[in-house]
Amino acid sequence: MKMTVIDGSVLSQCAEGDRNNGRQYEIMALVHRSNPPRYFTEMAIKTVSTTPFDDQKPGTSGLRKQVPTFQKPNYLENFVQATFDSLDDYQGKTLVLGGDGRYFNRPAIQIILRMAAANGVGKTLVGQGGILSTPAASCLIRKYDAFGGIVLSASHNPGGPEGDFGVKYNVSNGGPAPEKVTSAIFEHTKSISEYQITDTEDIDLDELGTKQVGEMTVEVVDSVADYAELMEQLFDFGKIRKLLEGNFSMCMDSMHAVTGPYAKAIFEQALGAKAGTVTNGEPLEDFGGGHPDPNLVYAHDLVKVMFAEDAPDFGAASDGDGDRNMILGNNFFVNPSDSLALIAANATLIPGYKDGLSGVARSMPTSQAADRVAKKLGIDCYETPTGWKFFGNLLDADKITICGEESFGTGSNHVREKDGLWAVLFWLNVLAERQQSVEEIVTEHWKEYGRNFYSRHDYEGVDSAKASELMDGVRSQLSSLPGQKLGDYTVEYADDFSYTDPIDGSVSEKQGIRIGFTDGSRMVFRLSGTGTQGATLRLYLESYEPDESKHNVDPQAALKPLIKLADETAKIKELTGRDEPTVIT
Ligand code: VG1
Ligand code: CO
Repeated sequence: MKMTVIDGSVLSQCAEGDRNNGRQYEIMALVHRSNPPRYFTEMAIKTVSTTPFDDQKPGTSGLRKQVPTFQKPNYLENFVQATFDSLDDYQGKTLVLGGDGRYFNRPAIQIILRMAAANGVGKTLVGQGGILSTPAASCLIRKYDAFGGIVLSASHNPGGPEGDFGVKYNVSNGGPAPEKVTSAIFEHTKSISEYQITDTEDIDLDELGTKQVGEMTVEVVDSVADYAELMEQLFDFGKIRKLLEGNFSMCMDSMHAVTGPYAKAIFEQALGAKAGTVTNGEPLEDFGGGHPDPNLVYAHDLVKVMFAEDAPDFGAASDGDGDRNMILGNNFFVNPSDSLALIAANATLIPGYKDGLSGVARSMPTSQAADRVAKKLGIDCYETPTGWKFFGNLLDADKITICGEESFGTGSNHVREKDGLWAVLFWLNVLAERQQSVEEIVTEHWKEYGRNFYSRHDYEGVDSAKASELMDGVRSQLSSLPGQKLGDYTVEYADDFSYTDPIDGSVSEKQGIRIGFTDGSRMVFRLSGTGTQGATLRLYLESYEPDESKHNVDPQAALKPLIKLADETAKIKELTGRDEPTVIT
């Protein structure tokens, strides 16, 4: 490595070898900016002129666009520079960087490393091969006191050259940036005129160890080790191992996404599950052409296995970036809202939670099953808008220990993201303790608390204008609905959900339209904030049944009157032009 003191007098000496490859201008730029003179280590910072893109507003979880959009010249760079520009006091500190391995992950990482170096980041921890699951990134940020992290993922959206890509910024608590940060980033994207990037070579992302990008140190770290260690601290690995080495059978579908290496290391190596327990365990850039969303439609491979005659005892799947989970028993589906309630109810069986919970939280559209558990435990249950960023303050203030969403997301205060494999381990630990089947555990829960019948209907790829018309149509009825009789139901409240954060007082409005009935039933309408094509309408339906003899009913049948009412209220079929939802959960 060449090291030359830069100031006017030695510039010629330093630039000797660089004159011929056009770097002289950059070096001179560096000289002008360096006061006092600093050391030059074959790095030059380039300032590149750019113009704003008008579509860089982060959604529910970061900026998500189709890959060709991210490949447009300066598109990624603008967003990354806007992110640095909206932060204070990160110079010389540590950044965590990794992604779910989808197409464009590697080139994006090289670009971000060069930009981080040019913007003065001291050190970047990168997952080997550019791989970090979202919860593992959160774990690293916390463990190594990073100022933040950049996670490259479009989560459950398909990948590949024509698929989706995404960039998410996480703050120093390890969680998704709160709205004030994402709004600041968006503001910067609207006025950006230049970005900083070093003129350095790509680094080897596959070989572990310390490297250098300009003046920034890069440490390529094992993607799995720290996360696996954290899991071992929370769960009774001895008991789970005993379960998995016995007659118990399990199938874990990683859907060719990021959890493959994590699941193999944890289940097959650390916990002694049979080889082959983890299926689709090789992360692929296009997820094998699949849609890495662990639900009953897209996780069809697993569903086929778990609903066969000789199905295993336990099945699970996770999404593109490893923060979601689906839990299945032998011929049995665990609704994610029920999973959250069950996790809360059984928490003291788990070593990491044996002292009990400070409180729980769920997103607004998530069923109220968790509320019933909280009530019984005598703890608070908070209702937040959709998206993990709203749980961060509650977790930091220790108002809650466990939280979750209906969209296959559960987590706790161990990191600041939802965590798919954590949920799977939680279930395994409960199964090991209780020595009952998944179905028995869930039906006993319903017996004790009553059953919250719950379903989400997604209408994907709907015309955006029609979707807005639909939402406006429902919104226009809100003031007149309370007190009205709709079919057999009487409306108790109807509003556009607004949330005031109990910790910092920030207000988030228009977080979904909810219509609640006097018997506790609800329907909620929301437009997705993670899609990239057209609009996705989400209809969430819930009713409560205390009577045990009526629990063994298909939720679609139990919710039929509400489904009909939702269509009448919002004219779903007419405006979407669809007879059926794309996905029913
Ligand atoms: C969806 C889910 C939401 C989740 C978000 C990010 O958002 O509904 O609960 O937090 O995805 O999850 P939306 O706006 O499309 O409804 V992930 O695993 O995509 O990071
Ligand atoms: Co995800």
